[in-house]
Amino acid sequence: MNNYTPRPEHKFTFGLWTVGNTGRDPFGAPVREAKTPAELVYLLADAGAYGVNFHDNDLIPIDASPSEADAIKKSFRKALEDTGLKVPMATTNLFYDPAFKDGAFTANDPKVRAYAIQKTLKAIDLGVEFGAKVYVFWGGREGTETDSSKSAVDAIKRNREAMNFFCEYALDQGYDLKFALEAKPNEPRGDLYNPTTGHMLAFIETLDHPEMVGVNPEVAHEHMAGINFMHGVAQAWEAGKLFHIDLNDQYPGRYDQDLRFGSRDIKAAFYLVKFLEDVNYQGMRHYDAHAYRTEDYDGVKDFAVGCMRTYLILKEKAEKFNQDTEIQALLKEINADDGSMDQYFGKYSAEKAASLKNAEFDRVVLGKRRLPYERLDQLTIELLLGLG
Ligand code: GLT
Ligand code: MN
Ligand code: MN
Repeated sequence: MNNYTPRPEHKFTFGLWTVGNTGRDPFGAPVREAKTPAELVYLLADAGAYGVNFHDNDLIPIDASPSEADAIKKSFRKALEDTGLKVPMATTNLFYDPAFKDGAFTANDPKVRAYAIQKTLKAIDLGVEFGAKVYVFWGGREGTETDSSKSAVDAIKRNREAMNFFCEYALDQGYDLKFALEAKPNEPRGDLYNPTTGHMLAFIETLDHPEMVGVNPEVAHEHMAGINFMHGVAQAWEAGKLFHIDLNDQYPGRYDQDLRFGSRDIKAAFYLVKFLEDVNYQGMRHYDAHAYRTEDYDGVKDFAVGCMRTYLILKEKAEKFNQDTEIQALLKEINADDGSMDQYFGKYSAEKAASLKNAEFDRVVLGKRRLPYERLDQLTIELLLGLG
């Protein structure tokens, strides 16, 4: 065991759909045989994960009979007991079946909307049955190809009504459950509603029970939108809304790649890990990624182990950053504050505004202030490259 060996307290989890991904893509057939949920639990335990998450239909196929469902649940439960793996999160598949081709909660057909709500109620029960405390909503089909087809305002309203319904249902059932909304800008629809974590945060405040609902930001999704992932995570954290996180990697401007965590943008991954560790994030570190299509199941395990190792290596780098004397001296210089401006900050008062308007500032001096960010960034890079 070394520093990079995953341990239960690291709270590393994977979806059944991640290590169970068979490599099918829009251009090609599966390259790996499908494994049962129970087999995937043993694989994850072997890799060192803490938990496993699922969509309703990752566990129980949409067309399974009640007796088939029981048999699957039984073997899955046995695998969980044998390995000690937990199920911290569950979610609903509202994107695969053709019934959802025009969306689920936002579909134009009221029967589809009602069916989507019914499917989610049952999937919530299933998740809770296995101990899930967080329930994710990723609206993969909640969007459009043509905006001639539906009102964007109606879509928001339908989404809101559905979320309000689920909050009341969870309260009614006495479930110890929180909801986490996951944004994505596009794919599989041309455009998705609430495309970024920021949109989700604003939407949550319009719900009847905003306290029950947070976000599940995903690295790849925000990178697809070309925005700084850590900034969005920080905003969610500061708002008390970081209920879950989907870790993976992604080149901007491309299809949804779901790459192994930290395999593309090490610097962004570093700032993210540093943020989560610095604020002592207590939630799950969930990997929503999958192995390259070239891999067999040994490769899938290499992928899972790699996700966790990279996180732990970056965690160690973050500790080094926090202890590095030159970095810390630069941060001290950059953040120097003699307290003389305190009188102007904080809560507004008419006196404060008046005195601030009379204060004198030397703009030229302010503009000449040394900000050694180049050196700071180079030291960060050297640390990531193994020096320091
Ligand atoms: C799907 C999607 C993910 C979501 C999953 C949860 S399913 O793989 O690409 O980002 O988190 O529905
Ligand atoms: Mn994704
Ligand atoms: Mn995701």
